[in-house]
Amino acid sequence: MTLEELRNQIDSLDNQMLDLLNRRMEVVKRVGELKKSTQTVIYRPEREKQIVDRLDAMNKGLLNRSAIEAIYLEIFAVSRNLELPERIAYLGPEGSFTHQAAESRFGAMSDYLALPNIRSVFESIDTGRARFGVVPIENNLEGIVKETIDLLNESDLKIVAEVVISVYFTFATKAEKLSDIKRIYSKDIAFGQCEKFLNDYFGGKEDDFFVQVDSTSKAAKLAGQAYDSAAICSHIAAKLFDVPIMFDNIQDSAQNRTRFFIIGKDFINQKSETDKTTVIARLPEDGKPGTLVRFLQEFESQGINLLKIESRPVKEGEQFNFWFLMEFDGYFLDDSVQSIMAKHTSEIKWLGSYVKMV
Ligand code: PRE
Repeated sequence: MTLEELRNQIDSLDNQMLDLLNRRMEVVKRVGELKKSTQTVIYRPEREKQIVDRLDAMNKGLLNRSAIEAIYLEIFAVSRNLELPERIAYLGPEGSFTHQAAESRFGAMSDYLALPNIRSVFESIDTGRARFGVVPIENNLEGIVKETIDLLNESDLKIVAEVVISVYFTFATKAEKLSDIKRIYSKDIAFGQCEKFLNDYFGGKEDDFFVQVDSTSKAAKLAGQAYDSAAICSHIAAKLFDVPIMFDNIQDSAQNRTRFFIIGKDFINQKSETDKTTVIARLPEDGKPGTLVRFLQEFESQGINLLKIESRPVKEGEQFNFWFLMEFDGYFLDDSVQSIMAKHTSEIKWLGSYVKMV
């Protein structure tokens, strides 16, 4: 078959897909109207997962799960915008890894708001300027993001979903060849995480060859302004500032993963097949030995699998007391979870039950 004939086939399939997508949107619009009249939330991560799971299970074609997911996340984003445009705030700047995490879930079409710090993301949701926020919670090399868990403790916002992305750095430049490059821009952490690459390609360069800036997005922006500069930055930042990627995946460790929370106000997911629950526990400060052990044993005796426990100091008061961020398998209305929560109503603050991604 000739290229033209193959392209004709593609055109005809595209026509059918466009027709089907439009028909899907007609139904989505009706869902939106129904939700508006019943004041129900638009974003339903557990329903989106159910759709992708179902399609993946019945799929017999060339697409793999990631491809189905990528295509459908864009469709969901367009659907949600049709139902009701919802603004998404994230820890900026534009092109940050948090932006990448936000886009991986809300698609390229959503209305985004880049904010300078984690607190302002929380505030934007509290004041209704944004419907959802995306903030980092932990990185497997750097550990927990204390500011995020402290703000979850202080605020009444809930966890809507978790997103995990592999953090990988790209080397982006408008230079034709490596020898044209006179300087590399990046953030201190990124330089640190790409040491092997820098040694292999730029070992022996003077210190001023490596220019530290506040963010990898800024690095991409600067690299986009000159043909003799390069940036170590995220994929999304290189794309945003139109800087061609010369090398991908240049970080020393392939295991650099960051987990993000999508947060929202008054949000309750419906139960899915694989849920995770996050709570904050503040146990009585009576100094009696074994308080924490006894509390943890309650999870064991209810058959609940604990996934994480992080301690944080209580700021007020003179003693060194702690509260804990805890995560476990299960949905908050499961009998096993309820029996513990009912026993500790004043000690446990529920932060959310959501589809488990890790
Ligand atoms: C839909 C869109 C947004 C939700 O996040 C989940 C699914 C979809 O496009 O399938 C429809 C919808 O609003 C719904 O099923 O609740």
